[in-house]
Formats: sequence, structure tokens, C-alpha cells
Amino acid sequence: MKGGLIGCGFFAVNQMHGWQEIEGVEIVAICDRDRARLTEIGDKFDVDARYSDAAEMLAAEKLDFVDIATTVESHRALVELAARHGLHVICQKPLAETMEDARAMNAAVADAGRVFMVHENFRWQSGLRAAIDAVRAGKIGEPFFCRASFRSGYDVYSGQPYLATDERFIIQDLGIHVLDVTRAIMGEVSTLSASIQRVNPKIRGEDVATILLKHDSGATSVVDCSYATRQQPETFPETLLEIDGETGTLRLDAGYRLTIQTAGGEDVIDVSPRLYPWAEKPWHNIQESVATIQRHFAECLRQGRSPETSGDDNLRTLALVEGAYFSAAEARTIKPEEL
Ligand code: NAD
Ligand code: 89V
Repeated sequence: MKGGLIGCGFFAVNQMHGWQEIEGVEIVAICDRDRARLTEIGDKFDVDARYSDAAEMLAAEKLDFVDIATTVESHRALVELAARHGLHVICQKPLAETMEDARAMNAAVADAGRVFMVHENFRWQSGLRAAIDAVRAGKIGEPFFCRASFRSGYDVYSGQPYLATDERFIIQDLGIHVLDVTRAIMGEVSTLSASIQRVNPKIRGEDVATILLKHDSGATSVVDCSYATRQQPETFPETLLEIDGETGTLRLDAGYRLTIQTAGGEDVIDVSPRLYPWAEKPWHNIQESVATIQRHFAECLRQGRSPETSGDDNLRTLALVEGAYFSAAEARTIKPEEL
């Protein structure tokens, strides 16, 4: 399968490394409006077909799919362009800035009869996936409570300066992953309410968010995220879990330690990510999940099935993000179906 990468920035390096791990897939063309970034990625990964305009790339190259690694404001135009060319699409999160854009993008690829997957990779992290699989397999019975927590003081702004200047920050960038993982474990959400704070005075958006979710099943979740938490050991970029079920409990603690307790005893499992030769700590957790989600995308294309984080699926995660901002702004409980 031949792919074209659009966006050669901070995170695209991981995506290029990830594709090299996937048998039968090759990125044959790359695109970025920024010449320096185009040259850097092209030279590093030995890709000769380089474009500064995505429309030119799609007109000139014979591709099966595009991998969109640009920031959110460009996603809709690029996804619709790819759909017009009849290509499968994998697009970075956050999918869109509005539900209207996200629905239009999803419809465009569906109308073209192609596969649309959102690069929502946290649910493919080794520890989080082990927790999702354990709950889905009924290891702790029906879950009635989940706390999904990401608290860090790591400097994310130096690698991704837009995180400090965008109007929306932690829910749109990071909370989106934690909300998605919570959906994967606890199911769909009927109501949510959120509180947001800006602790760091040097940034524009919110760096702390606490979100209360009521699920269709009747269960409750708390999603709490912070980039203002000064603690040692620093746990970036780990998401920690506390899940209580009718017949047991599951904990995913710092250091990739998964504990499942039931009447039958306690299992403690090391769910550390692998360290690819191109990866570096502490990012290796996220980097591994990039290759894992890309493998899933390639398998889905080969087998003609819908990816777990399809456009359709991701609309439900995006509605939680939108809902959290609405809830915080209007100080009220939101039903995702309102959005
Ligand atoms: P970045 O700003 O470093 O890179 C984006 C690149 O896209 C830039 O080089 C820019 O010139 C290029 N670009 C923008 N619009 C373009 C267009 N229309 N045509 C061609 N090139 C264009 O951003 P980043 O930090 O690499 O983030 C990219 C995306 O990845 C964001 O949506 C971000 O949220 C996401 N991200 C995801 C993860 C994850 O774990 N899933 C981690 C980090 C970033
Ligand atoms: O995963 C992400 O989307 C990244 C980070 C971990 C820094 O929040 O932007």
C-alpha cells in the first residue's frame, strides 16, 4: 500500500518511523508548506517525492491512502481533498474544531466509499489496551466506576508551541485521548459536566480539566487532566486508571503496573511499552501506540473492515470534548446528543 504524508512537523517523525514498522506499507510522497520541514523529513526517511501543496501531490501521485499529520485547522480541507481523489484517510486528532466540520469530513470519505480512521492512539497504548481488554473480557464484572487520570508538569510547549497559544488546550489536545479511553472502557456517555482552570499564567487556554461523566449503563466516570501538576516522579505521558467492577477492581498505576483483584486473588502485570530503536523515553509509550494504530489501519484496509477509531466512532469522542467546553462555559450538565 502506498501512502502520502501531509504535514512534516513535530509528531510526523513518529508517524514516518511507525510506517516503517508496517509490512507492505510505504510512504512514497510527503507534503508540507514549510520547505525546511519537508527537506528534513524527506532526507531523514529518503523520500524523493516532495510537495508544498497537497492538491499537487494527490494529482501527481498514485496513492492508496493519505496520512494527515497537520494541526486541526487544516484537517477538513485536506480530508475532503483526499476523499475527492478516492483515497483512504487516516487523520490526526483532534479531528476538527467543530462537530459540523467533523460530520462533513466523515460523510465525504463515506460517500467516496473509503476507510476513514482518526489517529486516536492512546487506546492503543500497551497499558491502556491491556486494561480495555481485561474489562471487555469481564475480568472485574460490570464496571460501575472509572477514574481516568493524567496529571503532569512536563513541558509540552517547547515541542508543540501551539499548545501555549491556542484558545483551547488540555481538553482538545490531551483530554480528548483520556475521554476516548474512558468511552472504550465504560461505553457511551449520557450526560457530562466539566470544570476547567488555567493555572499557568503564560498560556492562553486551560491547563486543568475535571470532567464528570454518566454512562448509558448507569456507571460514572471522572476524567481529570492537568499539565500544572508538579510532582516527582513525573509520570508523563501515562494515563492512570482506577476501575471498580461488580466482581473486582482494576488499577493501572504509574510505572505501567496493572493490578487486577477479584475474589480469586490478585494479578499484577507489567504492561510496559516496548522501546523501538527509534523511540525515546518517556515518549516511547506514545511512540509504540503510533505503530500499533497504523498496523490496525493497514489490517482494516486489507480485511475490508472498519477501524476501531473510525470517523463514526470518533464523532462520539469529539462530542465529549465539545460538551466539556460547553459545560464549563455555561456551568451546566450537557447531553452529548445536543451537539
Ligand atoms: P506541527 O505544527 O509541528 O506540524 C504540522 C505541520 O503541518 C507543519 O510543519 C505545517 O507547516 C504543516 N501544515 C499545516 N497545514 C498544512 C497544509 N495545508 N498543507 C501542508 N502542510 C501543512 O504540529 P504537530 O505537533 O506535529 O501536530 C500535528 C497533529 O498531530 C496535531 O493535530 C496534534 O494534535 C497531533 N498530535 C498527536 C499526537 C498523538 O499522540 N496522537 C501527539 C502530538 C501531536
Ligand atoms: O498526545 C498528544 O496529543 C500530545 C501530548 C501528549 C503532548 O498531549 O499533544
